[in-house]
Amino acid sequence: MSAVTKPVRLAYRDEKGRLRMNEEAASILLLVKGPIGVVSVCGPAQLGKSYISNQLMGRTSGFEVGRRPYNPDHCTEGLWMWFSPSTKTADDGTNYNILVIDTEGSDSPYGEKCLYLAVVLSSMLIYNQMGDIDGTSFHYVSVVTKMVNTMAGDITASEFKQFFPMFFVWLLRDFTLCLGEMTPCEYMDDFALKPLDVCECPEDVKYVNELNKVKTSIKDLFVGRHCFIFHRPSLEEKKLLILDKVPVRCLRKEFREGVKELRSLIFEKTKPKKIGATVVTGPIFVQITRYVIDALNNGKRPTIACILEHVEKTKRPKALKSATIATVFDDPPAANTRQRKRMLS
Ligand SMILES: Nc1nc2c(ncn2[C@@H]2O[C@H](COP(=O)(O)OP(=O)(O)OP(=O)(O)O)[C@@H](O)[C@H]2O)c(=O)[nH]1
Ligand SMILES: [Mg+2]
Repeated sequence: MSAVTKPVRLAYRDEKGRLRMNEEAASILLLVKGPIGVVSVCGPAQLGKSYISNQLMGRTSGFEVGRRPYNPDHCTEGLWMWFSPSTKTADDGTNYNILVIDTEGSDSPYGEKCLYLAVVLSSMLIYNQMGDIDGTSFHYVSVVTKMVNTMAGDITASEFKQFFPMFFVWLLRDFTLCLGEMTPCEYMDDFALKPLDVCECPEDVKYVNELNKVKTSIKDLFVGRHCFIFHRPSLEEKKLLILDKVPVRCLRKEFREGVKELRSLIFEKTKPKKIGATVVTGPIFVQITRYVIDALNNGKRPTIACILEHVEKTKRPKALKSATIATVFDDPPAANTRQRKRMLS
């Protein structure tokens, strides 16, 4: 995959506002016959997702970095992908490629569709935000947890993790709080994700319950989680606006060290993408992308049971009935015992 020297658009909106798969990306992916580990960088717009995606590739530029003040012409649109030049070896000895996906801001008009696709495709989800974890953070991250819950359908959280193993990284940029002895993971687990006691806010029980639901989802639906804090990359305001033009050696040491640590964690923890017992290779990745895009364009959000059924149906066309799809508004269809067994076999 080292032949691909720049990011390629994976999905885009056509002139009618429908999501499409880019055929150039499909043809690259179809050549990848082995497993793929997929890292997606997501979160609200204009908070340095593309810049950090480049850093994951060991670069300062590549994925287009935007400019402040906000200019829609320089925002990431749709999803972009880039294979890491080096491969990794899985526990069973198989070599696999790592694909980094940079996403459109989740709060943009089409951001939620792009986010759903990115989450379905990922084995590692980096949720990027500025500053410390507060009420606003939970408001935005709840978009992700609601999607993951929709994907799970009616299966339990522990079944979901088994069928759909995904690691979650909460990346906090321009972090200024002093954590003292506390590690970032302790800050996330023991402070940010600690459930609120309803008795402490009797006037807002609904809000507290919703908030606690988001916290529980983060703890229950991912196979693992980690929190990273990054200090401001530079103390010079001008440099912050054009970071993709600033050589790494001119960035603050704390930031450079943070990036190094993030990269090693990401490459260590990103496992080959799996849905049930199916290991996602390039051709399967293309198949899932097309299926999910089609569903999203029809106002639907497929559960993992549906996605898996679709993949298997294509492998054994006559053996299975057509897949059912959960709509955004309906309750997702139940994964029956047959589906559960198949997901694990
Ligand atoms: N203060 C600060 N600015 C940053 C950081 N990383 C990137 N930037 C700046 O933020 C602006 C946007 O960066 P991008 O990487 O394009 O942000 P994005 O989240 O990909 O933006 P969209 O694709 O529009 O959603 C640029 O001016 C960058 O120089 C950071 O860690 N701190
Ligand atoms: Mg971007």
